[in-house]
Amino acid sequence: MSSTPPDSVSPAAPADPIACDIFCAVIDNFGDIGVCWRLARQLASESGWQVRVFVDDLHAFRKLCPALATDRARQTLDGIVIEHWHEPAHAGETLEVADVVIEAFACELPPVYVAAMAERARAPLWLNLEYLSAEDWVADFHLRPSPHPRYALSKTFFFPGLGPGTGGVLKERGLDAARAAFEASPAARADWWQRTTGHAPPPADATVVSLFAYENPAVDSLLEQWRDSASPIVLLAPEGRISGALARFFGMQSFTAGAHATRGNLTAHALAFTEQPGYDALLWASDINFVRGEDSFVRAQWAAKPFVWHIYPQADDAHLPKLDAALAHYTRTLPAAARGALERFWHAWNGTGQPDWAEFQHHYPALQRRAAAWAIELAQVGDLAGNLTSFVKTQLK
Ligand code: TRH
Repeated sequence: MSSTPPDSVSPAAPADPIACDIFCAVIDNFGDIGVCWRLARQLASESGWQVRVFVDDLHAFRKLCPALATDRARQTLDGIVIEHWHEPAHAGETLEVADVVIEAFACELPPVYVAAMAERARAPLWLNLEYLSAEDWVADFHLRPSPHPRYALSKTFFFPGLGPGTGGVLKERGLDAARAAFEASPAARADWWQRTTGHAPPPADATVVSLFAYENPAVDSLLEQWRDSASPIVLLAPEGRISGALARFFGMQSFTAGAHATRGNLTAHALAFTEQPGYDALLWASDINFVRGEDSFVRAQWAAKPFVWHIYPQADDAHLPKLDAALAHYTRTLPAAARGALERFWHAWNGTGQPDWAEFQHHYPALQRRAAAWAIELAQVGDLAGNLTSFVKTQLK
């Protein structure tokens, strides 16, 4: 499945491009490489930077980027050099230190590379790209330097966020236009449905739901509510961690790409995992998006549709304040009843209480208005890649 790439903007191609190395260790799932790859593509296509991505898990990467060869130590895709990084000592085929070094999610750079950074005639700008959090403290820590204990180097913390004073979140320049073009074209929509599900678009009275989530005990109750819903529900479920629950519900062996099932008023299609730019079209084609982790959570906000977030669970429930911080931003101007409904639904989807679909659906018009307004509000924080390149310009003068 493919769609109009949101980042098909002409490269800026400056005369003396900035060289940037991004180091990414894949901890789990797809978000670590998902964020790094999106950032890399933006820095290359929108700012004309020469980007290398060092990543330790090419198999996770290949899910988002099927053109990637998993057996190559070094390859170039979309003008970006990709190095298969073997932690901890390996630092690429040749030890060249870039102008800007991005250590994603505190992954720890190879010691040999850090030593070379210290020896470089002009010290590189070293950024630690942190995980996204909507909490207030983020603005205080964004762009704080941290001197290296041994070398004459300093690392600057770059914090994504949803509020002013943070690094913002990633958004390609062409994204809104690509979404508007998709939404304005019944032919593009019909084509997408045919290619993705093998079916024509559903009738206008159906509610289309995309479901990208971790294993979730609340899904059984939700599937029952959708089955018994007064109007049709069409579920689009990329195959993954929640597919087993869907298979059980429909009494099937598995619910993998290409499978379809119907019970009551619920029809479900299992989708193949797409390349990264194709995921946006799924969000645009749906009325409500269930998303998870970090990158799909951001994409759902740009899709400007009501969404439900399955936050990445952390030890000691450290994720729960982050969930509430995001809710505080997102629901800020919602009427109290709709706000309460959304909060209860998000909490239920994250382990507290039972999801109430009828209540959520009742508030859909208000949630839709807020989703559109929030996308505009969030854009005012500025796109993360743009905020990062602006900061770099002030430092590399
Ligand atoms: O995969 P994730 O659960 O990743 C998580 C989170 O990033 C979390 O914050 C992090 O701590 C943890 O990993 C280690 O969810 P996320 O962040 O939404 O990443 C999924 C990526 O997959 C995203 O870039 C969208 C992409 N994607 C596709 O390319 N095709 C698809 O079909 C789908 C469903 C997703």
